[in-house]
Amino acid sequence: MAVVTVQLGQCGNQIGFEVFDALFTDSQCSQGFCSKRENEAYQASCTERFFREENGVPIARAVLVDMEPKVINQMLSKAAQPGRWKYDQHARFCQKQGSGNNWAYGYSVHGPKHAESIMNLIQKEVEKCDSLSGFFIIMSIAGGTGSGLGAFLTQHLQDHYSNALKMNQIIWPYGTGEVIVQNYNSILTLSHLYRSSDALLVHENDAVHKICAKLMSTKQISFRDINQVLAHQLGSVFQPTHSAECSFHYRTNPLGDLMEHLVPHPEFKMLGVRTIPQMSETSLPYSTFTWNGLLKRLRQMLISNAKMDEEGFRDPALYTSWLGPADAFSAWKTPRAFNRYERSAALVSNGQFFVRPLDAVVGKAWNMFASKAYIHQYTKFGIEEEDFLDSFTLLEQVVASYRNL
Ligand SMILES: Nc1nc2c(ncn2[C@@H]2O[C@H](COP(=O)(O)OP(=O)(O)OP(=O)(O)O)[C@@H](O)[C@H]2O)c(=O)[nH]1
Ligand SMILES: [Mg+2]
Repeated sequence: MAVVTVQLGQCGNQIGFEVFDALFTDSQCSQGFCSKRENEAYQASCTERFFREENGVPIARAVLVDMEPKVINQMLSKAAQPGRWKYDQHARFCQKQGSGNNWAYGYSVHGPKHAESIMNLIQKEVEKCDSLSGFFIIMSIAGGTGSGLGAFLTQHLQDHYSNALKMNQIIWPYGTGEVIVQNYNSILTLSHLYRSSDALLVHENDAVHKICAKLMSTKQISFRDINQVLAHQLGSVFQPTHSAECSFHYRTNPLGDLMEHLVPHPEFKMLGVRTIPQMSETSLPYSTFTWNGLLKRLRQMLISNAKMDEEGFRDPALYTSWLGPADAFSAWKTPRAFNRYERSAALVSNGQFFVRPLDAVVGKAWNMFASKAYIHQYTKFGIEEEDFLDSFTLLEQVVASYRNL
């Protein structure tokens, strides 16, 4: 089954490009440490999920949306290298001017004005899938277009494709903040997505930045470095795997398989990803990994909030009491190496890790709201104080629910 990716705003488009590039590079890698047959099955499964073919060229199953043309044009030309993959030139929507970090502008002005055209592009992409697993929507939560228009579009997708799954990849802003109203934008995005999306896969810029600095030893970290780490993580989650019971066929429904166990209750939708190992490409050839060592580290990461043998993950103490052990944890595998790592492991989990950052964002937004700072920039475009209050209420409830687990 296929996944249609919707890339929104600067952040969504820059990350989307790196994700497709990582998926493509990995699938083309001949050094898969497995049989030729396994490798071919893996490549075919990856292609079905994320690419379609036109005249022998893999075309990303993606729709690119931004309100200013610059980033989209850059990504289209970066993707058009000979012998690699491409975006569909027609699967893009842009205008002349962005939302200037104003969520209300993205949501209330660009949203209603352009939703129909964008939905048409999405529909064309959906029609090119034999069967649809769902939508993967990439956006920042703190900007104007990706977050405001992104929230609006996710709602539309929910209305028009209520049976298809929607997973939003959301980028949490740096805590120190580049934009004064980022906490307003974030609470508005999160509260709206909580109503219309099935799962929110969260990446914090601060956390990924740290991975670049400490594990990858990157100097002068750019968004590109951050996005490549992110793309590696997403690739390791979305590339094909076998379930434990069946080692002949790759799992077919990338979003459904993932969400079936991870989002069993609508109050708990925030997912985090951890992958190991993660290191610079130059040190890769000199490193050896054992499964025991990798899984032990992953488990420690889960416990210390920063997985010994797989049995370690079956420990009921790790999970909430209302989930049976069989539902709480599932393991998928493949003998095919991912992205030249002979052995690697990724963990997607739904837990309390985001309580603190969420509580912090809600608190900062509330402090600004209490003095009515910048509110007129939102009411000017139809986002009223009531809407803010609704967002606060919803998110405080989410924080309380996670705390009570
Ligand atoms: N990880 C990552 N974060 C990004 C990137 N670009 C922007 N951001 C983050 O996204 C937020 C700003 O959102 P943008 O995506 O730039 O905004 P936009 O959707 O283009 O909206 P407007 O420009 O306001 O129309 C900030 O929190 C940035 O830290 C990127 O390439 N990678
Ligand atoms: Mg922009």
